Amino acid sequence: MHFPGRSPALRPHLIPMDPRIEIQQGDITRLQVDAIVNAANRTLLGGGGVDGAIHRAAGPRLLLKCATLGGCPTGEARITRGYRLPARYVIHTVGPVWRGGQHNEDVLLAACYRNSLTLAVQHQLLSIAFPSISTGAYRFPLERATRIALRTTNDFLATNSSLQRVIFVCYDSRTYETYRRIAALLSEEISENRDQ
Ligand code: AR6
Repeated sequence: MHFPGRSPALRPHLIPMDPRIEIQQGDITRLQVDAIVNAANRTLLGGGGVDGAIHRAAGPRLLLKCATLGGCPTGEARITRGYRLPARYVIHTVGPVWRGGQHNEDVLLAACYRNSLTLAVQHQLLSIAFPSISTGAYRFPLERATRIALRTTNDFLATNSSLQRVIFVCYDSRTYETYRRIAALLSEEISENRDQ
């Protein structure tokens, strides 16, 4: 990349985020990965958005299994099989409802990503796909959520060598463009921090 007007010493060399991170646009229910993550609610009994799409594609046995789990607190994660999905497992996590930012929303959203990744590692999974948790019905601001998703995952991968692919699946183009832009920004921040 060319940075006109900057002396070589000040030119940031762009170090990308962890190369195991991918950003794609599409429908997460079609992905053939070890696990897809569901943006569920605390009942784990299904809903709209990506949750509804996952339950429709997985078939009724997923709901029967989820009904035995006793729900899930916000920020935590639970794992089930994927049933009729191409993915072997579904990791159900519950994102925070956005209530203005002063109710621990950032910490809880980061916990969703960390706890989902931890479950994947505990089950020796190699590939996992995330939707943009909390940015639909739960109204978490998209840019802020994207930073948390990418940074938390990048930090997790820095201390983990078993996961091979983490895919962020963006359903709409606004989400996809935001993920691409924030990933580029974070890469610059990472390289600047390394230079300090
Ligand atoms: N593949 C990937 N992403 C999708 C798909 C799909 N098939 N469908 C929607 N999205 P949301 P939340 C995107 O509302 O904000 C449910 O009713 C969507 O465009 O699904 O965490 C649950 O039961 C958005 O970018 O999840 C909870 O009650 C992102 O997924 C509540 O909604 C998340 O939007 C959870 O709300």
